Amino acid sequence: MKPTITAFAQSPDRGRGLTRDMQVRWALEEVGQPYNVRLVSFDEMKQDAHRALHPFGQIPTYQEDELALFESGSIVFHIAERHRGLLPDDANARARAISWMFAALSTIEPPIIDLGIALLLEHAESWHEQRLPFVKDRLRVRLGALSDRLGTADWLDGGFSAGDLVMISVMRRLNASGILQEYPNLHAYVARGEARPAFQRAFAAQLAVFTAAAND
Ligand code: GTB
Repeated sequence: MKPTITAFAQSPDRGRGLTRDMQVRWALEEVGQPYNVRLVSFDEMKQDAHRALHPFGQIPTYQEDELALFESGSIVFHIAERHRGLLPDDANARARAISWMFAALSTIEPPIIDLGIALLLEHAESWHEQRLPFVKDRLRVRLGALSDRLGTADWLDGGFSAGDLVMISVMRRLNASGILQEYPNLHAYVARGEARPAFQRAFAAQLAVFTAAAND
């Protein structure tokens, strides 16, 4: 049976592919697995029926036969484990690709989220201008180390993997900030991921939802 994922009926990202159903769509496209999308409103997300699938009342969720999952990282991991194409066959290379998924979510994403919060929610605070350089510098420490590790390689560890998919998805949130341009190899790395046909199909599918809702 085709898996079903959930996505925003009206996405606040305005079709920029920034909500987290995007990485799930991208992973499904990479492995060639067709899927259904169930669109949910903000109200529906907070109802018991949706909370039974997602304890925090969020998107994305993933349902496949009796299996129901939440958390984009675990969903991408599941897809990568069940299909060929996103994790290497070699056991050690596979373990390293999984490490990069965790690194994306637990080492790189938190300072990115902090910057997003500072820019979006704290800009009117009296201490905003004082705090912002610290938030940016903490992020630069992580991006600098990642940039050093990537060097001139196309992907983080050999061929493209779920580790790259999650890392690039996380870093795409910086696209509008200008900070990624300080690291030309990371900027090119994100662009390389976005140029993949599977990414393009996932992006177009998410954009189509936004466009249809906007024309309603
Ligand atoms: N850790 C979870 C995961 O990775 O799956 C986080 C899931 C999550 O944050 N979901 C968000 C959600 O459902 C949508 S993606 N929010 C509704 C709520 O919490 O009530 C996060 C997101 C939202 C908006 C933008 N944007 O406008 O650009 C980008 C990303």
